[in-house]
Amino acid sequence: MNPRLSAATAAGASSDVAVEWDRGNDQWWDWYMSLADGPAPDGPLTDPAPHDPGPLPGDDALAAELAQPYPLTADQVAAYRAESFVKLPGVLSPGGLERLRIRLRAMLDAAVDPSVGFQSLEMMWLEDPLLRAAVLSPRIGGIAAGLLGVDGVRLYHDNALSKEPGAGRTPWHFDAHHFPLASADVLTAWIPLQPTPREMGPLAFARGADTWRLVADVEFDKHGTTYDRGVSEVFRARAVDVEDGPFAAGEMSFHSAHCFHTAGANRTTVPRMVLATTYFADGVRIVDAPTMVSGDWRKFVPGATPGAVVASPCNPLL
Ligand SMILES: O=C(O)CCC(=O)C(=O)O
Repeated sequence: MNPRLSAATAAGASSDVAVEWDRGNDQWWDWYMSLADGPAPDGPLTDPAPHDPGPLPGDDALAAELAQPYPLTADQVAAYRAESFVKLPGVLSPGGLERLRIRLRAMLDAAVDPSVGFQSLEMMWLEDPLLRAAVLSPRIGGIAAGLLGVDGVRLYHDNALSKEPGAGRTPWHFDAHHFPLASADVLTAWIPLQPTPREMGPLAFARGADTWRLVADVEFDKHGTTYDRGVSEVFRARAVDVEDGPFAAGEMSFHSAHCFHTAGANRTTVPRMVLATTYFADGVRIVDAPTMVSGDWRKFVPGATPGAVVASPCNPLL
């Protein structure tokens, strides 16, 4: 029995997720991270290489940077389609990312219990102009639309994800299991706010648009770590290629909702801070029966009901 679940969500078989989540999204992350397999790593934390982001842009300069289209190449689009993710260099300047990092840190520190190892906050764009400029930016939204091959995308949600020094692995999962969106045209931009070496826990991706099918029969386990372990075992047995390299300053990834991904522990002395933003093609509907794995999804699509097209004021069209 997982102590992070309520009586209602803990009930039934370990694979039974039919009931909706009844706590906050921060508590959802705390539960989800507890499903990661493997011993808690120990040993000393290391200092990452020093990083100088250079001069920080003012609001106008950052807005101008975020308004510039990114020159996505045909090869990058093809790689996204074939592999289910793509890592793109130089999307934002190190100084722009540092400004976002400082703002997210302040917002997390004001809202989150500092003892939590995986700190999260969402829907920041509703409150903060700098976050709004980034989350709704033509640059990032344009990449999302280009990769999905659509004219416009809508926002599902933004997320601040800070994996604190010493916090453990993120379990293997794919987001189509999480998002209550009835479409494959959904992707997430994972935007590291500092250079992210392997020992800080960068997002890692199982290559292949159809790789998720290899683990479709692994039974989910809401109480423990058998799902994460089962997925790892299948990927190892099937020699699935995993991209788990570092992210340079300014590099970010876009992964489809069918891309299996994980992340290592943060074994450095610096929080691994990320802005993650999820977009979907216009016209997508809510699934008929969202589950507890969707967390408090109603916060992201206020007023939407199962089966309805998602177009609330919280899901602007970019
Ligand atoms: O940042 C992490 O460790 C996990 C993030 C993730 O799974 C996602 O953004 O889809």
